Amino acid sequence: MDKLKLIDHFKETFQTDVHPRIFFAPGRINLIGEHTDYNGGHVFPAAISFGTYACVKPRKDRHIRFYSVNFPEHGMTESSLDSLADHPTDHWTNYPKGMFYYLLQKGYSIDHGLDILFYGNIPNGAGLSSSASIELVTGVIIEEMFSLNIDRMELVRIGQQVENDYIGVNTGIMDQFAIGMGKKDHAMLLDCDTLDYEYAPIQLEKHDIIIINTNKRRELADSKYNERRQQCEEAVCDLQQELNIKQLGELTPKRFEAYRHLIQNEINQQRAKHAVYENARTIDALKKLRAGELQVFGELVNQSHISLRDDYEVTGLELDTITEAAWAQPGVIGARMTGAGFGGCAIAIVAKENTAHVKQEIKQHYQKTIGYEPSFYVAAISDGAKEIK
Ligand code: GAF
Repeated sequence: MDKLKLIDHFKETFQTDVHPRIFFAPGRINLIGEHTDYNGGHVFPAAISFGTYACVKPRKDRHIRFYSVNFPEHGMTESSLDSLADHPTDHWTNYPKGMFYYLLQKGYSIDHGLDILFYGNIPNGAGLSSSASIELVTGVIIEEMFSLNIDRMELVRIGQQVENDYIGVNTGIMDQFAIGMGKKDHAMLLDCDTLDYEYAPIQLEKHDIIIINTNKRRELADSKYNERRQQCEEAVCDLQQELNIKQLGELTPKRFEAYRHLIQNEINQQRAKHAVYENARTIDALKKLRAGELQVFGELVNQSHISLRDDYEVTGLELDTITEAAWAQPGVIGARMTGAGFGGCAIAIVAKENTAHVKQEIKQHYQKTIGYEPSFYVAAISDGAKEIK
């Protein structure tokens, strides 16, 4: 939907002639470093050009009204700034409401209501972080509409708090970070323990990053996600008998191998192995990228998928089918699932001249194996959440 249509939609929905201010927050892909963030390890995500748009105007009272073009069935919802602790509804409005709630709790002065229309072009539930995108676009709306000076990393942390405490999914900080801090044509290496980060230029003149959506519903994804996190925490407890560590991200693969026998449960041992080796691969991946060793970078990307498939067990038939089909194609530098897994999307780095053929081959193979088609998007790497002037 283009800007003018969005504005018309806004005016019609809220029955107003007021010209809205417009905001955008991207979605994200993660190049490598999966299920490492809540283990205090490294991640290497980038913001993408798909995301959430929002049109906004102020109100004189203390009501906030939300409407999403993506969820017309939920109609317009109205809340008061004074009763945000109640969130009995089970739908998307909890994400923006949570942002208002925690910013108010932190003492930011939000002294009147807003009318907000959202429109997202990130496929929902596809693991490209549509939820963090709504959180961060709301955060930036609040910052700009009330002329607040909020440190961007604070907004990122509040987005994570919404996810953890308001919604109840125990996610790490990667998604909110990527969406809040994104930079055009750059990926970001974040140390999720110290929150130190660095930008790395991604100039793939001769390559595309294609995103391939399994179009599989991510059923039970939240409970399985929380279970993985719990298994890693149990592994840390066992290791603490002899090691003075707080998180798996503190271990090198060598140190892990010397002590892994302390982890009682075999499944927990596998989970911990993934977290430790994936962290090492992620640090290495940045070095390889900086050195221009794209083939080796791609090899690390592939190893990441294998580890998520065999040790972390979060891929499933659909993501494996796509990824393995991609590996078999000429011109594919690397391919893996991205995000939490259990369905959602994979990414593939492909030589431009092969992109069309690779897409065709993956589509045919997936259709034959799974019974329906995947979707494809070519991602541009974009800036983080901001107002569009
Ligand atoms: C989801 C979570 F939100 C992130 O914090 C991260 O753990 C990711 O899954 C897996 O790497 O996107």
